[in-house]
Amino acid sequence: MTRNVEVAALLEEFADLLDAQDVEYKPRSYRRAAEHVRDHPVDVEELVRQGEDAVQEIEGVGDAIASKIVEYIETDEIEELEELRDELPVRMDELTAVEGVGPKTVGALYEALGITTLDDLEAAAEAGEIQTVSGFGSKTEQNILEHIPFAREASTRHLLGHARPVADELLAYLRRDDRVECASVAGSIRRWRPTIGDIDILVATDTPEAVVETFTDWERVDTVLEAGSTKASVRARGVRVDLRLVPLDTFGGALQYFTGSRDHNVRLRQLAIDRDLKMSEYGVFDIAGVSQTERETNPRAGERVAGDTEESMYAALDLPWIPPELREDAGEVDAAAEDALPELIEQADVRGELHNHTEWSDGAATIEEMARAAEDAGYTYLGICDHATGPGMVGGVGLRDEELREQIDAIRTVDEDVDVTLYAGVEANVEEDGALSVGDDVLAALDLVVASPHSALDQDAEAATERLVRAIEHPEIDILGHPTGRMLHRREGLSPSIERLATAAAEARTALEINAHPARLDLSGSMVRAAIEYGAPIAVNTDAHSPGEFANLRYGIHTARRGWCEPGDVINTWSQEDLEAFLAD
Ligand code: DGT
Ligand code: CA
Ligand code: CA
Ligand code: ZN
Repeated sequence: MTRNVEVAALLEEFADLLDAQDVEYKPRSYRRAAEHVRDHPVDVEELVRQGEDAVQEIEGVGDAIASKIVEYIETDEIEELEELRDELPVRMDELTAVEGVGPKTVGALYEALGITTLDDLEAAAEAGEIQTVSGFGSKTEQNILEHIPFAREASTRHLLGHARPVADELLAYLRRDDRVECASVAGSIRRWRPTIGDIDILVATDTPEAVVETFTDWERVDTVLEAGSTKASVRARGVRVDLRLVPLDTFGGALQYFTGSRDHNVRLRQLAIDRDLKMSEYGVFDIAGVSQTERETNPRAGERVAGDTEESMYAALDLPWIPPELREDAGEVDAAAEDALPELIEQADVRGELHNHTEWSDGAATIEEMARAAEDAGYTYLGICDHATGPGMVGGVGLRDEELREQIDAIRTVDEDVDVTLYAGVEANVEEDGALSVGDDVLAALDLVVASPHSALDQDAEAATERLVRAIEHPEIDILGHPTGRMLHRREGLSPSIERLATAAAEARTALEINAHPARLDLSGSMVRAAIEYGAPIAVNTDAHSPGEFANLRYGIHTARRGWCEPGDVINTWSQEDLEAFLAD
């Protein structure tokens, strides 16, 4: 694991603090540098060892930023950053988590009202103080008040995309300890919920105390909250991590229990009771003939019939193993009993990505770089869908129709040199009334049309449904991108009738997207499940703005699994021939 992500986060914090002080240009170069550092293939720590010149070889990193990176790696601190933090002692992450509040707003509100926390902000907004600050009106104040609950959730629940890499790194670290016989995530992170309260980890070992020590010694730990003999909790990279330790022969029982969900487990325990069995974190026990008091007081009363493996837990109830993503008490236990569980899609089924950006709009890489990355990923095809200009596109990032025509030629040229098949596409905007922001003649000339809502995301449900159905029915559209426009922890987005969307999509042969970006995961698992029941095709896309973002695919795949998708439901698992027939249709 490289330290690039950590250094990139510091550079971004730098940019935020400079922005808050209204410094010009500099924040932009810090942000750009952060992006390149994050994606850089070599660990910055290694580059620093080689010298400052090596650090400067990272794109966007000049001598000023390079010397700060060196300073940080060598001293664990950047003096200038510490000074900025002292001048502006605000909870930047917490405050900028409020939709519409950026670093500049934070700076201005700190100057005028001394606001440093979310509680301060809420109190000031409720007291009507914000509208008295120059540059702020009552509409802004109202907007802030409306969005504070989302920001508050952000301070207690974490995006899967933030927590999962922390969990993966921790698992790899724990497995390096020989005394760890088995280690797995459990809880909501194993079920791939889009947001998680904490990271649950389960370890099988004979020497729990020693493994607890390994755990609390982990270099990413910020604070040790609890260190017992069978469980421990820490805060690592801002996330609470609960570790439980069990002997190997009850690992399966504990894994099943601590994976949840609570409601799924309640349902299973009911089935167990009907068979005179008792299910607990220690396994499944045959309690026929065990007295009532004994049953209630001794969790291991009776004869143990399962518990080494998770499969054995389900088998004791005559059920096949149920994938964690389905364990939400949404009919999965009945489906398992009827042997009607779906054959869920897997990442290896995916043959290409259809919705990606390049430097032509707001992406960070060239068409060729994206194509090479797709080759490396083993893809057969890749869609290039840069933004079209239109409502919701800030700073002129979107392409006009004539630029889209030029880009088609550019894509065809690269296509001749690479092994993946490139589709010339666009991400058009679905305007407020459902019209697309690109001319029909250009749409017809493209191989692939994604259309997504980017503006007017506070419409009521009926208007949103009509808007999106109209887009779905447009003859040139292939994929409706991030259909609700939700941003986790920031805004709810549209709440259309999924039944009407999916019915229209099935009829018009338009795919509904699962946007795999960790802040979106849009459609959600439950909406996907409804959509495929009405026969809507699904596309899973990372909406990558750089090659590194292809790695987000797994969040989309697990969302598809939460939506009970089989490979055939998802168009980008299809053969090139079938996909092209779909796109042409
Ligand atoms: P989260 O962390 O809020 O995103 O959600 P979970 O599902 O990870 O919940 P968490 O961390 O409180 O507990 C992990 C799993 O352990 C949970 O899904 C079910 C199981 N579990 C934990 N404590 C209890 C309990 O007191 N009763 C029952 N039935 N199950 C529990
Ligand atoms: Ca949890
Ligand atoms: Ca927990
Ligand atoms: Zn996009």
